[in-house]
Amino acid sequence: MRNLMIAALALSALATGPLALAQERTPSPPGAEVYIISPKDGATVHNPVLVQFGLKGMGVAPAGVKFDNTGHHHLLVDSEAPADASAPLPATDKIVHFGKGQTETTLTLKPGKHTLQLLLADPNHVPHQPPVISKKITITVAP
Ligand SMILES: [Cu+2]
Repeated sequence: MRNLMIAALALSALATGPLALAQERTPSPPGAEVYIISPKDGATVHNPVLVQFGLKGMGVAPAGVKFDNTGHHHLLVDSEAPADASAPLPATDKIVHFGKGQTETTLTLKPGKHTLQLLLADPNHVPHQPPVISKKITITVAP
């Protein structure tokens, strides 16, 4: 009986240890908000498309720089936010990192409909807790 209890305690320590670490996310302050200033949702635009990033209640810091209530922008192009918000965001052509602290970019997109969404992340490219993510907008790029 005693051995069983020790085994159970050891198992629960193993189970909570790594999980507790994975949940150590950078907190975002209440009311923090990221949004796309331009283009407007539903707009028809021409290439190159200037995308301007807005942020309320937090500041922008380059990747790797740890400072409370800051982060850097990531632009999701025709993409969903990754389901696992505790992992660093990958860098792909659909998840663009702005690790120098940029607050705008220009894109060249194929004619047609596209979605854009901003997601802020901490110095290690991990979304904050709770995540600071914009509304997803849809634009049409004219031929
Ligand atoms: Cu990043």
